Amino acid sequence: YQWDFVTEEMQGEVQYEYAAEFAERLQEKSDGNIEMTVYEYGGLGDGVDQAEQLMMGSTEFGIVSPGFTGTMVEEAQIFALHFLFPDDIELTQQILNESEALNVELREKYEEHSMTPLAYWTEGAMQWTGNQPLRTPEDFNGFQIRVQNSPLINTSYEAYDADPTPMDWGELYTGLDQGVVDGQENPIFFIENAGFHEVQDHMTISNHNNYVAMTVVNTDFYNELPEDVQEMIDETIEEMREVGYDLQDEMNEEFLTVIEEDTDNPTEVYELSEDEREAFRELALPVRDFFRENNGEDAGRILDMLLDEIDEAQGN
Ligand code: 6CS
Repeated sequence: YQWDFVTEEMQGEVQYEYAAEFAERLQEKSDGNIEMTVYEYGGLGDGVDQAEQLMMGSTEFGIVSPGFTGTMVEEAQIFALHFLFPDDIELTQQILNESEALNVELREKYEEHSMTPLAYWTEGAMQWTGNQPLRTPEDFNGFQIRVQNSPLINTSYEAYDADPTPMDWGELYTGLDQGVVDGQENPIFFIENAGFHEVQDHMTISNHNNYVAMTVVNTDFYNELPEDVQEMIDETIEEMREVGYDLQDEMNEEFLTVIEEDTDNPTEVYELSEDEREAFRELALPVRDFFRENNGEDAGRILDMLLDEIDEAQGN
């Protein structure tokens, strides 16, 4: 077999390193019968193009951020809800691994579009950057924040009276530099790797959302594979859960220090207090109702299932 695996990031970053390791393990397990070409971001187009190619089957495997399928799979916009997952990233990963709402129900929604999410995994908590301090919802009034192309991400920022602007990340460095947008959200490792901190003066540790990525396979391609090959893939997916977790954990920690110590590009790092976060949470909660009403017939059911699972994981 000769398959393609597309990622949304560059060599050295979490998604690419995950994909390279995944490919290596499959090659070994199959005694060289499975070979994969791993693509960096841009190799096959932008984030939305990549998702479309996976749906069409011209690419077999990929890592996809649900934000780039926001206009295709309505219920998948659930990941755009702020303050949904626990602050504890390890617990969040456990929920992503075990959730029936995601691994059964949402998977079916994706499969209607010929994409099978084999795993959901965290790339870390998201933080804000801007050229001004971002500490209160008022700071977001009229603030042009770059977002991925998902309507519910827009709604989440409109709840703070911000002005969300969908853009692919390939244009974001220049966009921030030239003031086309005022700020953005991402996990710390990515902010540093993409150099956003070079063109932003402030970073707020807000932990307002969790960055979820999905390991995805084209549904028809996967279903037509011999059972033993499917099993090999599934087994590798299981092994990769810990690898992916550790990759983001190490990189998010390492690059926080790099940002803090980069004297050539000083960035003021500010961590929101729990009270400050509460002000955002209050405004974010009603977006859940918007999701229930506007994101497909099963949005409410999937959200309720996930909320129950989150409660249970937190021991409530
Ligand atoms: O902000 C983005 O669009 C990019 N962020 C991450 C963490 N990975 C790839 C994605 O496209």
